[in-house]
Amino acid sequence: MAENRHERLGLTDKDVLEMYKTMLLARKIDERMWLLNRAGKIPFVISCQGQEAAQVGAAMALDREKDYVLPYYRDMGVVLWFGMTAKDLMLSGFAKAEDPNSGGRQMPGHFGSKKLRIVTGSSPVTTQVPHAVGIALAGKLDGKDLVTFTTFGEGSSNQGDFHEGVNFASVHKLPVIFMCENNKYAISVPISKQLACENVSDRAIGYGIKGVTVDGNDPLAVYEAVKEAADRGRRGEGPTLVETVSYRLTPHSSDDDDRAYRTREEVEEAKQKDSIYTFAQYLKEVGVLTDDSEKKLHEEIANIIDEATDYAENAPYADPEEALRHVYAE
Ligand SMILES: Cc1ncc(C[n+]2csc(CCOP(=O)(O)OP(=O)(O)O)c2C)c(N)n1
Ligand SMILES: [Mg+2]
Repeated sequence: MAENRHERLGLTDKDVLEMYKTMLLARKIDERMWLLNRAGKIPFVISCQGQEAAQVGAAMALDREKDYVLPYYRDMGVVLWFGMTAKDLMLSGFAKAEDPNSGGRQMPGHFGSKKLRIVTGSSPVTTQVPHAVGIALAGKLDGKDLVTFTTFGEGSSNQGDFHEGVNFASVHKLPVIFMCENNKYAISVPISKQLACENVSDRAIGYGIKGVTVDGNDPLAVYEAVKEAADRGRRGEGPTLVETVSYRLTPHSSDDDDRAYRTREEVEEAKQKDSIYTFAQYLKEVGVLTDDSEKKLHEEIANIIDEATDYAENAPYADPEEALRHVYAE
């Protein structure tokens, strides 16, 4: 038997199975969305593929009753853990009236739910970072025990919003977790043309806070780093910058052709480290998953996704007049 790493982190066998189930659900919803897009049924996909381990590992280290998440467009794993369902995500993909994020008004990936403590993001990348800082400041002024968690890509860590947000949170010791999901590309721009420092987390020292880089394909390593960051925030010790390193396994979006700027060999090599396989392998080695239970899990998830797809496909669109709501004072 391999070393049991999750027990040491205080996670039960049931916890890590839930972790894997959520990662797999995110992957399978994403894969279905690509099929629906190529079949001409949904207009757009922006994928979580390759980042599920980082997303679910991080989300599990937070408190769903107290904390706020400000995710970015790839964070299907985060929002599923915080209570969004396959049906909700499909309704968003099909842009139907019942989409809980925006009633079908926004592109997919603009996650938002007041009930689930998921704060709506805007399309300009990194605007969620100062929002997370503001919510943490409000929480501190109100004496609330809350941490805010925000994510963004490594390309987005070059935006002014990132630097202004991290600086303010650091000066005021706010309980914010800044998590950079480094997937090595910003659309067609490789990491080597995005930053001159080795790691995104190297930037933390400039703000006087802790920065860590972890393997984004290892959900347990991400869980541990984010748990420590959350504890630090709750103790009043300020923000943390966590960088998770993985690889974007799909093109940037359903409108991009990545063959124009990266080799198939590079993509194939990254697939060898795909957490959907490596984490399943770990769970089998420690006796939490078997070939049989894995097969059943795949069947269970396929059913959930079939049902969600059918429901969303048959759901009504919003009335055209709805487009005018939330624009002018009513
Ligand atoms: C302010 C702003 N500039 C440009 C864009 C167009 N844009 C959307 S995603 C993206 C790449 C972001 O790369 P990264 O931050 O690494 O995130 P990833 O997509 O790789 O997860 C760009 C340039 C945008 N949405 N907002
Ligand atoms: Mg990127």
